Amino acid sequence: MDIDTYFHNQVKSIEATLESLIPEKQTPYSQLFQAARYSLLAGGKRLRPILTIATAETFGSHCQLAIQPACAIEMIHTYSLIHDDLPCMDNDDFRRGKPSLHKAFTEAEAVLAGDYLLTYAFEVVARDAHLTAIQKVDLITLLAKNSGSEGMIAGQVMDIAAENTPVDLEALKHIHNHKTGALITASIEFGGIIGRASQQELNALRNFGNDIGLAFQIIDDVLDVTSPTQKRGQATSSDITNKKSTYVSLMGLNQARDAAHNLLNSGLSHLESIKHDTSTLKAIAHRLVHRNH
Ligand code: GRG
Repeated sequence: MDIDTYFHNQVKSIEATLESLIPEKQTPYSQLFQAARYSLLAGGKRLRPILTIATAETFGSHCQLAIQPACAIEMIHTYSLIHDDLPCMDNDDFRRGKPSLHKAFTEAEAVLAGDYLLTYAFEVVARDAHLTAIQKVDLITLLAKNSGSEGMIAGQVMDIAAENTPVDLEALKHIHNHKTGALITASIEFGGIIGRASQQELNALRNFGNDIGLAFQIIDDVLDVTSPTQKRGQATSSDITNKKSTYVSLMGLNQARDAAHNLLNSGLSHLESIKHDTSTLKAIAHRLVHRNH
């Protein structure tokens, strides 16, 4: 199966599972579920859950065993986008080609829908009948660390602190490894834990994730400059409006692209120690660096 067909099939099954995990409910607070569904079912590349499923499959798991934890990761990712778009953070009016959640609903509903997606993600992992108790604890610990103060939230705090302040390449790398890379790495390690990878294989997966997570962010910076409208549905990136340093502003376009390609190669080299068929993971890594949106 070619990688485009693989993505197409996985996106369909991830979206069906997300839909079933958060159905519309007739309750006195039904707007919570409507708001969560508005953002969660608004499209998106579904890269993180696909990485979880593809990694679990690499180690011989059936995709159905990985689908709910994969959706939990997508919930955390979507919560981060909802909160990142708020006026108190990046103040973005559009996301995934539609008005941001706080524009379509109220600001309070957007905060609460993000909080709900964050907390519900942990419930989804905790009650997954396919996982052992040890797997659940390992997944929950990893997710809490990589989306929390050792990962994404730490990155967001450093990112906000760096607004209007030029940072050097080392500091920018540190921010992006936390803000963007940590959840991508967790997505891949999730698949390893579900597929019962050895500690050595988990280490290789983490190194692969760290490299392609940073490469993904560098390409995000490149696309902000080369095709902002296609990428975000708006002409100017909030990183530019908020005067944030980016890989392109620090290195220039061509060197930023080269840095992403070098990270791709380094990431692929970490997969060499894994004695399973890693061709799907390699194809996803290529696609993520060579994307145009
Ligand atoms: C608010 C706690 C908190 C964290 C926010 C990840 C993040 C931290 C903010 C997102 C802002 C942003 C544009 C980051 C750059 C890289 C990135 C994560 C892009 C969005 O991910 P994609 O391209 O989005 O996978 P889709 O919509 O395709 O899922």
